[in-house]
Amino acid sequence: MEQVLQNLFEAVLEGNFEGVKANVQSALDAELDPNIILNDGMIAAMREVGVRFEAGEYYVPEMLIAARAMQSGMAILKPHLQQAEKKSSGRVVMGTVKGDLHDIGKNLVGLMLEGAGYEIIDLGVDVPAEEFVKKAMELKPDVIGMSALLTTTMPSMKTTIDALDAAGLRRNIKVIVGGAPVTETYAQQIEADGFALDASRAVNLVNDLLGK
Ligand code: B1M
Repeated sequence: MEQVLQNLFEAVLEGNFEGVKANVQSALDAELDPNIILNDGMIAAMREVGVRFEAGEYYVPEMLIAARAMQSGMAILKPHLQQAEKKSSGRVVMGTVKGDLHDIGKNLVGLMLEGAGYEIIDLGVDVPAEEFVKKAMELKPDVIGMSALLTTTMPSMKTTIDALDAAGLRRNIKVIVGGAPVTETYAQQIEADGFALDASRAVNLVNDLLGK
């Protein structure tokens, strides 16, 4: 791995804000692909944070600091990720489901979709089914995107889909789901319209669902 990516990986892992910012900038100056900077430098580090948390080497504060450090780097990387080749249109309402506070993945998906020309309405984290329904009625989006990072909050996706169904909103709105524990099989089980493994696949998925 390029030394600068290794340094970035370490800086995210250590929650070193200044190190993250400096290494993202150095990687950009070295003309590394922004997607590689994101995936190999930062997302890989967050994966390692999870591994250390499971091993009892990291606790919640370390996870939080690493997440914040990653976000400080994202602020620098964002404009470079958003150089989209093709403009499409459509409105996407996004949120992390009820009980779940993880937002880095959701934000990335929103960022990439925005870069692809979609209007994003981000409902934030810990979003109950009723709020998704309310916003769907109010804003008439083309797509609703739900993110969940905890196995315990995945069922909130099903609750939300059921609530959208009950409100008669499924005919005109596509529902997509994602997040580390979510799988294609789970998405099918809960009758979502689509699942994406990562942010760039989420863009392809939305384009496909909307026929763009
Ligand atoms: Co949490 N946490 N966490 N955490 N955390 C995980 C998820 C965990 C896997 C760590 C571990 O044990 N290995 C574990 C879940 C275990 C499980 O459910 N099986 C866990 C736990 C247990 C917890 C707490 C319960 C810990 C505690 O309090 N004891 C607690 C729960 C709080 C809550 O939500 N109610 C908690 C808290 C936190 C922090 C707040 C400290 C922090 C989040 C900060 C924040 O988000 N602002 C945090 C973090 C940082 C993590 C890890 C380390 C990293 C998550 C992350 O940001 N990854 C995580 C470990 C891991 O995931 N391996 C972990 C980077 C991000 C880019 O990836 O979000 O997967 P991800 O998004 C990807 C794809 O999944 C996909 O695209 C994204 C980009 O490629 N995607 C979508 C995501 N959403 C999508 C939506 C789509 C499509 C694709 O369509 C709509």
